[in-house]
Amino acid sequence: MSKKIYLGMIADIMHPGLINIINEGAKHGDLIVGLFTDKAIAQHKRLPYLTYEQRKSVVENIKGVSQVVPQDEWSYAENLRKLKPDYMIHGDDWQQGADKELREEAINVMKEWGGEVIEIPYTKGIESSSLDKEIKKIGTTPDIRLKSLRRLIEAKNVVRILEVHDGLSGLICENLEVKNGLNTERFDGMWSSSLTDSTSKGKPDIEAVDLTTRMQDLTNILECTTKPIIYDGDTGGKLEHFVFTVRTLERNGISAVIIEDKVGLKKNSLFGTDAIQTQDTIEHFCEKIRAGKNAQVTDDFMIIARCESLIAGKSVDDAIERCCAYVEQGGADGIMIHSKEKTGDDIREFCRRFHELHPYVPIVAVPTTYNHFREEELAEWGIKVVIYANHMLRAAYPAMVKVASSILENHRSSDANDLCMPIKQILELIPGTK
Ligand code: SPV
Ligand code: MG
Repeated sequence: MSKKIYLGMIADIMHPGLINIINEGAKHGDLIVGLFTDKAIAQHKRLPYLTYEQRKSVVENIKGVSQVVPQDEWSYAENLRKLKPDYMIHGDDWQQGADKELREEAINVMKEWGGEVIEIPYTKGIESSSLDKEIKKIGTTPDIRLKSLRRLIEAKNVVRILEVHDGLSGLICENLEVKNGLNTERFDGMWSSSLTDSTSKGKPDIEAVDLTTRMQDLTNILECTTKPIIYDGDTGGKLEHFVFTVRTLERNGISAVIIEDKVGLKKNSLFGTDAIQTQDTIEHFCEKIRAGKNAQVTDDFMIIARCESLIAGKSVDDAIERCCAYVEQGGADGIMIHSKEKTGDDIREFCRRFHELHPYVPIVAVPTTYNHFREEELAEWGIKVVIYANHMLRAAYPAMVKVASSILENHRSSDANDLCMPIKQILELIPGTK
């Protein structure tokens, strides 16, 4: 019987280094490729550009590959124990860095049945991570970007979204990475907030900034980023207008729009009952969602219904009734539940009850007032998408006021030097400035 050999791969970008390792592996017997799923990859790095199915169709057609199986975890242990291969093959680059522990685990697991790990010298000059950087420079397409939110919701325990209001905040969301033990933390996508879009223009958050103006800002963000965008669509406006909004957003590669079940002059939800918050009828709001769903061209665009019952001082029962209708009769792809309660108790109860009724409908939350809960806890409640809805603008404003005040007080700017980024840094921030 021929020997079995296991090779784990992401295979987003095929290159000679990967062909080399496939050829080396196939020399030893039947080569089984364990293709990392989105779920496995999302535990550690950005989602690949190609979907699992797309990557599978490439890899299974490469000479020397006998079989492709999904690898659903970053760790090899589960698949190795299931398949018990005679050999596992890997590039020798995992002897250093973050993959060291992964290597030790794989070697120990293989020993359980007398299997062996073969390491081959890594192909110099070509490796997936630097190719990935090159691809990132080229950017993305509206289609790939649009689809990526659904893929993230599918792949991740909790999807982390940051408010952005211009190209610069977009770049922070796109590029910022923070090491956290063995993990690297990053944001999954962006929130185009009506509050911060309006505020940054010196306008109130009352739907006074029109779609065309907001799209101009979004275009700047789209030009310098690749991550998915969720658009705050306020009330969605008139049903007859909402269908055009959906088409515009979709054409530009926005992944989702969230519309709230309010009518009349919209006031920001964080006023709670201090402002008049009038909700739409269930029937009419369902009709609006349905009109949007019928207008979209792709299967991937999402219309998420935002329930304002808790903001308007109504009960969790009312929120549940409404949200069930928005999904069952309106066809909403997800629910955003909002509250300004600090305790989070109402949100937690809503999530528990809604999750029981609709376990597969993603729940979106905006923990601005109940922001002492960590994402892990919110995920336990059943929340799938966490939006940090206004923090980039709220951070920028006091910083600017501080510097401006210092100039006024001192009649010069040097006292504010430490409050500003160095000139050298701003010149180097955006590639191509020099
Ligand atoms: C926004 O960011 O504009 C929102 C969320 O709609 S909130 O301000 O909390 O209503
Ligand atoms: Mg808003």
